Amino acid sequence: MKLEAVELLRLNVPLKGAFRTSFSSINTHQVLWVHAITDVGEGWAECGANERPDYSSEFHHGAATVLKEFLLPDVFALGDDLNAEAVAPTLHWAKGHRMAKAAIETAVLDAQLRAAGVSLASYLGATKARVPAGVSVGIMNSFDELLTHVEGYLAEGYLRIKLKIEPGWDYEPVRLVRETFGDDLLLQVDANTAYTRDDFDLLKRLDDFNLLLIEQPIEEEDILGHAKLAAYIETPICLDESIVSADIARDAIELGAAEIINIKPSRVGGYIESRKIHDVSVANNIPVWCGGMLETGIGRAANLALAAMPGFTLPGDTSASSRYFEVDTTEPFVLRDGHIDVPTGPGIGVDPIREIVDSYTVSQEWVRAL
Ligand code: OSB
Ligand code: MG
Repeated sequence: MKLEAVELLRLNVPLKGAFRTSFSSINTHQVLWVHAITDVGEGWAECGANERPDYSSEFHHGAATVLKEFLLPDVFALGDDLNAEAVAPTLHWAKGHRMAKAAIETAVLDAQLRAAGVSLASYLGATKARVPAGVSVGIMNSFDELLTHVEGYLAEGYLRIKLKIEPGWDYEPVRLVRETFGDDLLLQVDANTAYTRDDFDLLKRLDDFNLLLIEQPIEEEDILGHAKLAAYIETPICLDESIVSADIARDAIELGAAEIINIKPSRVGGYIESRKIHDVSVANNIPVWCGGMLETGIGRAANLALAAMPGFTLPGDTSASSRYFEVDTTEPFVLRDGHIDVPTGPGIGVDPIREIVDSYTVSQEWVRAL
């Protein structure tokens, strides 16, 4: 196959309510989409980069720029030798920029699979038709507000709750949620690197609550620090930000820093690298689950396909469209019995709804081979 043109779209998608983490509070999700036009058909992908380099070093305009200046020209230059498996090796020379790389690889993969009539789920080796859904709950202004939100999500049927934490919003909110909703609630926390090696005693206090895991308590680069913390506390350490490749996953596991892994395809450079992380984790008896970056339907569909692989034994952040959006960019994903159906159609299995996408689009540009 051959890449003929790429449309880069920027969307501003309003959220139902503010989403606050240890690194930001947002009311609008700014999204970059990659729409690939190939000789065998089109493909779609949502780039995981945030507007600001606050979750990782990547950000919206940076991703668009590196795509236009360096990544897309090399993919165009493959000519008829293009296929999704060739994208990562071709772009390997460019350091980092995994979210940008993931976006072009995924758009090409979507086009390739649509043309072949194969779903992303079957391409990845998925074994489940539906996946259990968890929900990520932001930092709130009050405990009342927190309990109201958690109660609402549980009433909708979500099977596990993840609380965002930061210094000053950790022990008490977790205690309240545990005491209010009982010992059977699947409960975990995510610090997005908000703590340091000086906070180990504070983090150890969270052992009181029988949490499934604590996600990324300290710096992305501090894998050894996570290993030290894992040896010091009972709560399993789950890495998110730190795991940027299958090689890093292997090392973190060997060091004892990753007792569980959150796989986010955007963070690691795409679905093919995600499958490698899945495989290295399964080989080492490390449970994995699928994280998210507030994806709209295009990205959510692809994440559900990944989450349907056999090693994904914990509920992911693959919640329903209605968790974040009044109106999603595709047919909405809905929660039924705490689960979400994995798309079965070719490629990612969903199509953007043009009128809705247009209403969210703030800019659009075409990139072509020189
Ligand atoms: O750390 O998992 C994270 C959202 C944006 C950036 C980072 C994270 C998150 C979430 C929500 O926790 C995931 C989602 O619901 O898509
Ligand atoms: Mg996280």
